[in-house]
Amino acid sequence: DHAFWYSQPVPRMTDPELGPDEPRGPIVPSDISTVPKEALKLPAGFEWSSVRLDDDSELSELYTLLKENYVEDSQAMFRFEYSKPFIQWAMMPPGYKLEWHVGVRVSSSRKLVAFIGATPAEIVIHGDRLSACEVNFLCVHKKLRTKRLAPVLIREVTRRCNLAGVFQAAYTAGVVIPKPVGFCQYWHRSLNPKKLIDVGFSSLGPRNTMSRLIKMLKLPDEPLTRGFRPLRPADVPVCCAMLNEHLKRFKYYQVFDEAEFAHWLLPREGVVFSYVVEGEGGALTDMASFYNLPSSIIGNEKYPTLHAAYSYYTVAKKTSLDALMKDAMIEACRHNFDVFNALDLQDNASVLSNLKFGPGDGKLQYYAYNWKCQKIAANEVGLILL
Ligand code: YNC
Ligand code: MG
Repeated sequence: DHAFWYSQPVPRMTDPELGPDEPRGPIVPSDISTVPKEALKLPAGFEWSSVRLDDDSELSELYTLLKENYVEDSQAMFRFEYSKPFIQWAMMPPGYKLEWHVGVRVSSSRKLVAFIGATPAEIVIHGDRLSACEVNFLCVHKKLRTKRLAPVLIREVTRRCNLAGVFQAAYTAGVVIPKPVGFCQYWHRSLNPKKLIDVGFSSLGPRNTMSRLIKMLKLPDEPLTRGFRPLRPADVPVCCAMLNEHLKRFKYYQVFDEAEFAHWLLPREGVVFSYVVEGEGGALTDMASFYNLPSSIIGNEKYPTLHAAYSYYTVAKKTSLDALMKDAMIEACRHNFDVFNALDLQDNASVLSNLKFGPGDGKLQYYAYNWKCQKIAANEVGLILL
């Protein structure tokens, strides 16, 4: 019945799709003067506490909350284990606001038991440019589930965004809630098939053997594209323009200024890996990137962690997308990742099968808060959230 979501400025599940010529726009108007100045009331015994992610002990608290309580697969075999530097990367881009790192603590013990985070972003949806936010890391401790705490967190982060003049948000989730603008599917490419089979991530087909599978999935030791090398600070102006130009082809994407591009794309050890292709005379012709998001393998003594690389922004201009994605996978393999994951967004669907990816189960739903618009197909999605 969606008692919470149907109180929010989002379309109803049963609303007809917007026709191609129907106008897009906000569902409720933006009016800062009517935004409450006081925080929402929490249940007795809990209090709001913005989480200072530049403080290692507070960062550790959020890391632990997420490590123990964040997203699991449908069979509860794996749970995301975002690293501390990853959480800082994801939540502290240029212009981030401490108040948008919304924590809930138990008053008596000070224990952090819930979180939701928002970061500012310029979002383009069907050609409309919005000063919006991206929302991530919504998490309620397992012992406090189904008590309607999530709606309080969502309303509070919304209030804080509204106070700063932000009335639209982009977010993704594995679950279907009112109402997706579209969805993408994850595909997986084994880099370490033996381990993936051992831990139950994948299985050996009936007519296959481990040695044949390993041979089939073997990648070259080094990238094949001449001039493929890590992205450097001096590349930022050219590559930022290259990425923004590329993203204009899609219907849902983020615009990066150079400071944001440097934050999101410059290599960070153990967090984000980015590469360019440098041609003769130093021209930068293409880029590729992925991020490091391990999962805990629940209850596995031998293998506590699944090391997963996730495809991030890749721009194919001179080099083929196929070759860039393959070089990214080779780099991921060199850095000992077990699996390379990619969504079927942008142009990815055209290369995944050839590169020996297989489709995963479960979809990633894309949402836009307080914005009415037409549906967006996977290959029209440009936005990559973490
Ligand atoms: C979810 N993932 O439908 P209704 S993704 C949004 N996103 O409301 P309760 C969700 N809403 O249907 P629990 C949601 N999951 O009755 C559930 N809901 O209207 C809705 N899991 O609340 C649900 N993290 O507190 C229902 O449920 C209501 O105790 C029920 O808490 C939910 O980060 C949750 O998957 C997800 O930690 C916190 O299960 C908990 O179960 C949990 O009784 C594991 O809640 C971790 C997990 C979600 C990852 C993500 C994106 C979040 C987007 C939130 C929406 C942002 C809107 C824009 C705000 C800014 C606007 C501006 C400007
Ligand atoms: Mg709850």
